[in-house]
Amino acid sequence: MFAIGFSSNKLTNTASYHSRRNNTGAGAEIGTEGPLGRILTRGERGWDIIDELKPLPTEDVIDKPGKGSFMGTDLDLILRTNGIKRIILGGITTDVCVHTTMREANDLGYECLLLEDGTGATDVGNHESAIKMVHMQNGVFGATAKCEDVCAFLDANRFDAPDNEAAIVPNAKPFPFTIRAKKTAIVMIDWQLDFTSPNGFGAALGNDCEILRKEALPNAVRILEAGRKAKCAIVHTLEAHKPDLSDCPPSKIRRCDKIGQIVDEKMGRILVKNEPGNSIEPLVAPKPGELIVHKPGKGAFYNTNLEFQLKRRGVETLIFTGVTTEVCVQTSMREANDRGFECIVADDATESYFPEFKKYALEMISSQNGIVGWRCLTEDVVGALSS
Ligand code: C5J
Repeated sequence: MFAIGFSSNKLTNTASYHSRRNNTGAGAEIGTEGPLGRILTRGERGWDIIDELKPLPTEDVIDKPGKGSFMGTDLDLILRTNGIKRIILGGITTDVCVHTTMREANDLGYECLLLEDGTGATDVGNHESAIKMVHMQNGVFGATAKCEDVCAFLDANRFDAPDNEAAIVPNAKPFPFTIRAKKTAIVMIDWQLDFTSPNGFGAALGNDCEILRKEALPNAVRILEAGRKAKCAIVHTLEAHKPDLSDCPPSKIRRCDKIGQIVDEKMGRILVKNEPGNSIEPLVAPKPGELIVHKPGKGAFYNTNLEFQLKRRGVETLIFTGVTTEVCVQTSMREANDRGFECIVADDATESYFPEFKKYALEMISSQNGIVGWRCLTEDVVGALSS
């Protein structure tokens, strides 16, 4: 629940605003001396939240420089980190800070409910119109309700009700890992022919591709199938550039001039979207409804909408398989970890052309109490998903 803009400044400065309305331009008074210290200035008395709504020590307080509560603040990060998808808005003024916040939240994918009698504006017409605008076009910005109805609903619905059975991966390193299948995605990193085929990119760089297909691919198949059965979200990534390579930084081409070139006619242009080599191994081919992410970088989150797609599905936990361990798998896990996902990789469902790099990449991931995430074996994760 948000309480927006209940600072003492807003409640006490209306009169002074009218007496100074000949000042040049909106906001001309900000920072000047008012009855409660400098107007809209952090640390002044007018900046305090009114006594009736004093925050508890455990509640978040967002100092916001704009009208909206998201621009230039950590609010989105705080909400997403806590898995929050629905927000109830109260505060002042309905038409300015509350509405701007609701519009920002709506664009970010939150479901928003505005409290009709828990908001207010200096102009009744503006307040009423702001409420009406929310309802336009089938709820263009969300919904509205009366405080009494919302309180009755909140009283009847505990927030901490379990929504999903948890399964434990007991042998995970560095310590047991919890999976809730409905909040989990299986992330299949770059199982594309460019890396796995003897005629692909990896092979053109002189690597032995058989090593990727020998054990890791069959184990990835087992995890994928267990994830499908458990109704996890399924994500397939491909390292793939646009045909004009406009999403490929010159630095990447400078260090790998094969990108965009043809080494084997049957495979087409290397690492280019929709070329034959840029298709997924048939054994782990995507099914309808599964997410396919074409990523121009090594990480699955760079320049893609993967974070948005996962968060809108309520995903909190990621199970990784894929190639190569130390490049795209590890980069994606690091990116996911920074975004607040709990990540685990199955050692025997990922592979590298370089056994030593695989070994140390996996050790790096789970070192320091799981600094990037967890590791386990395929059988552990399949067991947890099937329980
Ligand atoms: C590489 C990848 N190794 N998928 N890509 O360039 O790891």
